[in-house]
Parts: sequence; structure tokens; C-alpha cells
Amino acid sequence: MPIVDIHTHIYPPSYVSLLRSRTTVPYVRTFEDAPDSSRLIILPGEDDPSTPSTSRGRPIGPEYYDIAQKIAFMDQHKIDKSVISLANPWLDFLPKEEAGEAARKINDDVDTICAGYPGRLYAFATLPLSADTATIVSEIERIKGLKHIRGVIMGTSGLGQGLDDPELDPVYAALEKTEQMIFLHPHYGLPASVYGPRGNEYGHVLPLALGFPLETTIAVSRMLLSGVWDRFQKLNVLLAHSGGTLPFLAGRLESCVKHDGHLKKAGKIENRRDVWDILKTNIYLDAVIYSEVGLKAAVNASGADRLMFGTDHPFFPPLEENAEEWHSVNANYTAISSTFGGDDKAAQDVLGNNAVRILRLDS
Ligand code: 5CU
Repeated sequence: MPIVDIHTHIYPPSYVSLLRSRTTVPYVRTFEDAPDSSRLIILPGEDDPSTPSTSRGRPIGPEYYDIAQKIAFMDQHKIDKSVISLANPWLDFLPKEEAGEAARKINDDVDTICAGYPGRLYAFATLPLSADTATIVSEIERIKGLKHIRGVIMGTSGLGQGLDDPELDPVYAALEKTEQMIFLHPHYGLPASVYGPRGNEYGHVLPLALGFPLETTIAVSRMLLSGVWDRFQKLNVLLAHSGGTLPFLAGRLESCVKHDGHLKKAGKIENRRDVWDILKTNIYLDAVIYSEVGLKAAVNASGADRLMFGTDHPFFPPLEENAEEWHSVNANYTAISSTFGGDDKAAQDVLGNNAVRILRLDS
């Protein structure tokens, strides 16, 4: 029975060089009080002078860019195959004229990295979303021909106006036509003001535990409300972190739609696919939620046959020095075994069989 990690990131060396060459977020830098330790600054506001030194980004070591470390991590945690993806913020920040070439380079690099470990590594590609639509569509068509690519990872900003932007239709059409999955992943979180005047005292907890999942939930709700899946009925989207909070809030979302006078007057309540239909037809969920409660919500919303194990490596390493086992990974393993109890078949499907089937990892 294979164990497959579909949520596992890498910053290929060419991307790290790009971050090292920059002086604004996202970038890699040292600080005066710790000149020997490079820090990866990616989240909005992470380098604000008021941020405590321990919350300024995260230490960046080879686990972020050296594929040998990914393989060692996989071996340590008994993971047979991984579908690697560039981590946030992808290429969102690049000027329009640089994005197309950067995406081609990164996608080729990632495909080559996978080729070094036949049968063990596959990848989600990255899109040049700040480029013009023709460049994005042409990269979607090009990566279809790369041997190890199984879809694309994307943030929630789309072309800059979110995923309900009608200008994205050619991109959705190309992804649907080439049968490539979108792995939808958060990055921007919520405005810092929602965390209150003491938000900085709590490290990264509020933005990562709550901001990320709510960002995903809002983005996917906007896709739904704007009719993306009515227009692209075969568009498949894998949601990070077990769908943010969508499985828990889907009923409320649907009820709000049915009680909205504005939507009724605009004729937008009838003849639409509802959230439950889309959760069971177009949406896949990872199992990166660290608890049985969240995982059960995901199973109830989308079904155990649409759920896939993930780790979020290299993020959330153990804080203890020299610890080999990652608590974050073991929490996801434990959540799967306790959710499915004696149903070994369902547990094995979530751990690996679903990913092999859905992402064609045996070809
Ligand atoms: O720790 C973090 O900031 C992150 C991140 O930026 N992206 C991610 O996928 N997980 C954790």
C-alpha cells in the first residue's frame, strides 16, 4: 500500500536565488541581531519593525530547497511518493514581463528534480499569473507535456482580483481542457487588523491557524458564488488544509444563498450547482488538518474517496533540536487512523490509493 504526500513544498534553488536577490517581501535576509542566520520572509508584514525577532519569517535551511532532504524526510516518515509544489507566494509578485520565463524555468527545474527519483516524485507546476492571459494559457498547455506534472498550485489572488474574476475564464478553460487539477493554497491571510493590537504577541499562530483557512474558504466561496463551476463543470480543485473551513461552513453558505433577496432578484438562486454538489464532484481535499474532528468534517463534506494525505513539509518542523519525527506529520497520521477506526480500506485510500488514482501516479 503506497503512502503518498500530496501537500509538500519546495523552493527550487533558482527560486531561492531569486528571493536572495530581493530586498522586499518575499525575500531571504539576515538581521543585525543574528547575522549568521538567514530567514525566509514570505508572509505580508512579516518584516515589519514591530515584529518580534522570533516571528520574523522562519529560519531557512536546506530542507526548503535540497531535494535530498525531501527524500530523507519521506524515508523517515515512510512516504513512498510525493507530489511536490512550489511554496507560497509562487510567482505572484513578479513583474508581468518576467513571469512567463520564470514559470517555464521553475517548472522545467521541478520536472527535472522529479526525474531524478523515478516513481517517487511528481509535481504541481506554477503559473505566471502576473503575465497576460495568453502567456498563462500557453504555460498550461506546455506543462501538460512535462512528464511529472499533475496540475498547478495557485494562490487565491488569481490575476490580482481573486478567483471569481471573469478574466480567469480562459485559464479555467485551459485547465479543464487539459485535465489538470488546481491545488488551491492560501498565502495572503486576512488583514492584520483582525488580529487586534496584540496580534504580534502570538507569533504566527493567528495568521496560519485561522487566516490561511479563512482565506481559502473565502476564495472558494467566491468561485462558487460567481458560477465558476456552472461554467466549468469539469474543473477540479484540490483545497489545502482540508478545505479551510468550507466543510464546516458549507451549510451556512448554502443557507445564506437561499435567503438572499439580492441573489433572488437577480435570478441567481435557481439553476445553480450548490456547494454540496461541487464538494462531491469538483473539489478534492487534503488531509492536513491535524485532528479527527476536522478530518471527519472533510469526509462528510466530500467523501473519503476525495481525501488525500499531506504533510506541508518543510513547514511546521519540530521545535526540538535534532528531533527526527515530525509531530505535525504524526498528527495527520493519527487523525486518519482514528477517523477510520477499523476501516483499513478507507484509511489506505486516504493515505495513498486516492492520490495514485486521482493524480495518475502509476504512469
Ligand atoms: O509557516 C508558514 O508561513 C507557512 C507558509 O507560508 N506556507 C505553508 O504552506 N505553510 C506554512
